[in-house]
Amino acid sequence: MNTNRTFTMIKPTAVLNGNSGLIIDMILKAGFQIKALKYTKLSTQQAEEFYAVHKERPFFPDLVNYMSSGPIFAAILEKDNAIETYRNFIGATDPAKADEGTIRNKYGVSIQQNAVHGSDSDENAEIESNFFFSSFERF
Ligand code: 3AN
Repeated sequence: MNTNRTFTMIKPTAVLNGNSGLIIDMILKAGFQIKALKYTKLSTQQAEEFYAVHKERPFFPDLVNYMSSGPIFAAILEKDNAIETYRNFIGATDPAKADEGTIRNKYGVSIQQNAVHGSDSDENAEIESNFFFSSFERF
């Protein structure tokens, strides 16, 4: 399955630092089409549910606290081969290791506060998109 779609979030620190507009501009200029977009804030319970795959990891409680600490943008993006293209575009999980010019390189401040999320598979993109958007909020 290749839907040519991915799901992204602009994380709380990037929003707080006023970088949302710059990040959305980078995404659009790179040729991704926005198919859905929402400004919202996760509750602790919603963050736990969203990151459930990581619940055994030592950083899980911190990640949940952080991701529910402030507003985020959630979006569905479309482009050929979106999952891989977007992950290359945002850079490595650790901003210190992310390639020059990637979103995480430019706007990430730590592994946790790494500016944006990007889905790692078509299946997860669909699950994550459905978590945030109903059928009439996505096109
Ligand atoms: P990615 O978002 O690059 O796919 P994942 O799926 O391994 O990375 O991790 C999900 C999120 O969990 C990351 N975006 C990051 O915020 C956080 N995370 C991952 N590894 C660590 C770590 N070692 N310490 C703290 N937070 C982490």
